[in-house]
This record gives sequence, C-alpha cells and structure tokens, in this order.
Amino acid sequence: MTDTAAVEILAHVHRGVGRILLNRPKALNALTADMVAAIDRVLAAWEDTPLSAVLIASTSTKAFCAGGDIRTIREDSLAGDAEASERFFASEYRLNARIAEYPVPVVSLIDGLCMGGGLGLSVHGSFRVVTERAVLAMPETGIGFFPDVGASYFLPRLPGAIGMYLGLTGHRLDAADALYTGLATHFVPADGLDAVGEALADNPGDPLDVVLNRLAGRSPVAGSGLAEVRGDVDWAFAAPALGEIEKRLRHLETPWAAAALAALESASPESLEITHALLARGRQHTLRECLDAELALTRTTIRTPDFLEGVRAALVDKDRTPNWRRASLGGRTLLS
Ligand code: QUE
Repeated sequence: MTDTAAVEILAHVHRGVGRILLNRPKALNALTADMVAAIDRVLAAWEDTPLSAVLIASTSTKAFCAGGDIRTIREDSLAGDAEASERFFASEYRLNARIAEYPVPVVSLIDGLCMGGGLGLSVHGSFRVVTERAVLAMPETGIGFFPDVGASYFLPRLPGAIGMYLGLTGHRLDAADALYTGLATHFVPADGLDAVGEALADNPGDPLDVVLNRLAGRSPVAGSGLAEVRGDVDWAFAAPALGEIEKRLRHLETPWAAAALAALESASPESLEITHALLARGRQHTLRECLDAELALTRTTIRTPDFLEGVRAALVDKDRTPNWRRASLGGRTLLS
C-alpha cells in the first residue's frame, strides 16, 4: 500500500464498532486498486475481532462512492495492460463477496452519490442507511460498460422489473426511491449520521434494525417517484427483448416513458444488449456465480471501442457525447 492509499481509507474501532471511511473526496471516492485492497485487508483483520457492527461511510458530503476508478481502467486498457484491469475487477468482486458473507453486520451510511462500485460496497451488507442527499444509480450502460459488482445478482432480485429498468437506463434514485426498492433499508437525516456509531455501541443488545429505526427522522419513503410509475416500469421492462421494451415505452406516451426512451437512446447499444442478457438470467444464479460471470465479461468489455469511448466522453474529455460503434439497437451481442 502506498502512502497515498493509506489515507484514502481510514479505519478504526471505537466501542466495539468498526468504522471504514472512504477518503478520496476529489474523485468522489472512486475506488482505486489500493483502496479495494486496503478495505479488504481491514475486513480480513476484523473477522477475528469481536465487533457488533462494521460501518462503511465517507469523509465527503458529496459522495459515498462514485464507482470504480474506471479512468485508470481505460488507461491500462489503452496501454495494453489488461492484467492490471483484471486484477482490479477480481479483487473488487472478491471484496463484494466478502462483504456479503461477512460474519459481522456491515452497515453503509450513504450520504451523497453512490454508483456502481459504491453499490457493490453497500448492497451486499446487512443494512444501507440513506440520507436526504443520497443519489443511487447503476449508470454503466452510459459509459459502454455493464452493471457489475454483483448487479446481475441484486438487480434481478428487486421488485418487479425495477432492476432491469435501473440497469438499462441508469436512472438515479433519491432516498425515497432507494427505500422503496429495498436498495436502502433505513433513512437517517444527514445531521444524524454521526450518532449512528454511538447508538450502535450504546445498545449492543438491541437488534441493529431497531437501533437504526430509532434514529430515523420521518421516513421519506411515501414520496417515491418510482412508486408512482411502478405499473408502467413493470410492464415496459418485463418485455422479453430490448426492441420490445422500446416499443412498449413508445406506446405509453408519458413523460416517464419519454425519459426512459431518451436514456436508452443515449446509452451504448452494445452495453444495452449485454446488460439485458445478463440481468435476464441473473435470478437463477448465486452471488458468486454472478460475480464470476461479470468478471469474465469485463475481459472483453474493457477492450471494446464503446468502453474506451464512453469513459472518454464521461470522465476524460467530459463532452458527454460518446460516438458509439453501433448507431442503434439490433444485431449481435457478446453473450449470444
Ligand atoms: C458510469 C460509471 C462511473 C461514472 C459514471 C458513469 C464510475 C465512476 C465515475 C466517477 C465519477 C466522478 C469521479 C470519478 C469517477 O463515474 O464508475 O473519479 O470524480 O467511478 O456513467 O460506472
């Protein structure tokens, strides 16, 4: 671990509660290989420590974690260093699996942006607390990638066709939507987050769920915009093929359907094909199987023109006008 990485992850134990703080605020806590390795080492060491819970949180009020450090993945791919990317994804997905199987409850405190790799850190744990500033998304089809970090396990297990909708369009959820889908489990106002660790330490005999519920302000779950369009989401996104999803969205003629269509039209057509196939079959597989399938997919995906172009447009030049290899849907997919 380099000195820089040492400060990008802060970890300590206080009164029987472990706390891991993501501390790379300038990059919205995008996960580097060193950060993944550091979190994994901390969790491995704490497996033999009697803790009541492990908290994962951020030093930034803007972001919990914006995802993986895909800028570096792109640079490694362009430099022909596929092994570096392979090592990154393999260790990131191993960490996702460790969190899912961890003997101590893992509680993520999501204040601000949480995308991709940030969801990988949080959703596989026991509880996800969101604040009024939380924004959750799986936006990978917009950069020529696909929803990974176990998304092929957790998205198909969301109610109805919500997971397919989120994975294909990258739609952003607020706190109310996140609670509605189950991606979040509890609401705590941002100014109450600092009290979570102490409350867990003060009540070691109470179920974590009960302690977290006591800290909740008025839950905003009733205000979920996603709940209001749920019928249309389920009808459109349960269609058996991408072309059929688009046809149903066109048929609906609602503002929500128009926005969903626009999102599909701006995403990488190849990413949409891969994502649809991946999510359609994820429900039959274990988390480990899903992570293995995703790891295999990363090997081909990071070399595609759409991935290099998508990361360029979103994160390097920031022009947000990717020139995808294929103009629209239809044709072969990497999975067929
Ligand atoms: C899709 C992604 C990511 C993304 C945008 C997408 C992602 C990621 C970042 C990101 C954002 C801000 C930063 C940064 C990275 O954006 O994984 O370093 O400062 O890390 O559409 O998958």
